[in-house]
Amino acid sequence: MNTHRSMVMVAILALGLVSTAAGNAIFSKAPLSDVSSLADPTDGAWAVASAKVSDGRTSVVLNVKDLDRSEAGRRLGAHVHIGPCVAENGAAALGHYKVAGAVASPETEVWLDFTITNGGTGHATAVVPFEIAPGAAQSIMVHALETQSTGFAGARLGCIPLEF
Ligand SMILES: [Cu+2]
Repeated sequence: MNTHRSMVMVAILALGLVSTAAGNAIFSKAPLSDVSSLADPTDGAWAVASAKVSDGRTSVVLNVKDLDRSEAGRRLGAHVHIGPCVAENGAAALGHYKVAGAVASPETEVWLDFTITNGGTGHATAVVPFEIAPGAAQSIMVHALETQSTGFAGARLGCIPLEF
């Protein structure tokens, strides 16, 4: 075994220990990655997101702050996406996490739509009847429109990293 490979393995083992010590907590506190070239209400916003996966369920809590207060009352779509947040590259987040072979719905994907409050905050929770496997999703994407029954929610605006 060469030195590089053994170092990589040590790193993987160390990550495993950290993950176990934290009880596999899934948590993120970060500015939204701006993935839209246009001005939108998520510019300059940041979020705290967390998730718990156990007993056949996944629960996700999303809190967004410093949204544009002049857009209070506007409802934005948000979902757990498979890919990562990459600034100026909304496509990098790939598609919604979805139960394999299922039709898009709030029971087969994780929908976290929220309404911008007068204080510029947004809050959403979702509890879904499936477990998202470790590594199977990496972000929450906020969209320009409320999520429609098909799962469509318009342009991608801002992205919150959340590593399952
Ligand atoms: Cu989405």
